[in-house]
Amino acid sequence: MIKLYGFKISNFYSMVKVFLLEKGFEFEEVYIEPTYSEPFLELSPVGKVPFIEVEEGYLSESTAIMGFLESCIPDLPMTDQDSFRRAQMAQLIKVVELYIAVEYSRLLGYVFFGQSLNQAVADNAKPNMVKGLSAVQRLSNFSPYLLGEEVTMADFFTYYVLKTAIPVAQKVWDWDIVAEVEGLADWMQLMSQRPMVKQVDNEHRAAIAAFMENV
Ligand SMILES: N[C@@H](CCC(=O)N[C@@H](CS)C(=O)NCC(=O)O)C(=O)O
Repeated sequence: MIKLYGFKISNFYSMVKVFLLEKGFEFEEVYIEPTYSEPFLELSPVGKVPFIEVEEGYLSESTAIMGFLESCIPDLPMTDQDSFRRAQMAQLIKVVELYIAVEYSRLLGYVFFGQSLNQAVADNAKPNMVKGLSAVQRLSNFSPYLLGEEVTMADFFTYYVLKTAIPVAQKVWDWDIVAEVEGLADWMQLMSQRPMVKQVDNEHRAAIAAFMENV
């Protein structure tokens, strides 16, 4: 059986967990905290969660994991059958990862873990996030999902990246990034109502509350 490693306060862990649930996989969750040291790096080479364990070995990076899972159960597709539209989905995911996720991740220490704000990092991150959000607007049609009538991997990826980007932008710049993209608020609401997303988001919220109590 697939094993999903990580912890519930991670938005990337939530993303992959929802994907597993939506695709109907049976899996086991294994609690592990990320660390940049051996032997963890044997399992996840840049020291991050989530990663999965399957018969063939260990796999990290959420997009690689979801791509693999997608190919295992193709009869519940979360990608378009058309190769150009599939590439457009990959384009959107890449934009969200490079211009939003990578940028906010450099500010997490300040937003969630009591570290001081590195103003140079913040100043550098914002223009890239503006570009990323503007690209999300151009690449999405919100009818009702980002790329059309069917939910795809891009919806799960973007939803969970934004779930963390939103509080980061709020705290660092007092910036409402949802208002930046027309259609985003309704789409976030739509995604949040999917039963598996609801379940995982409740677990995520509870895990964050427990974590904050212990800080
Ligand atoms: N690019 C990775 C990002 C995963 C990620 O950022 N994981 C965070 C938790 S949400 C982590 O493990 N952080 C530990 C660290 O950076 O030391 C993916 O797509 O899975």
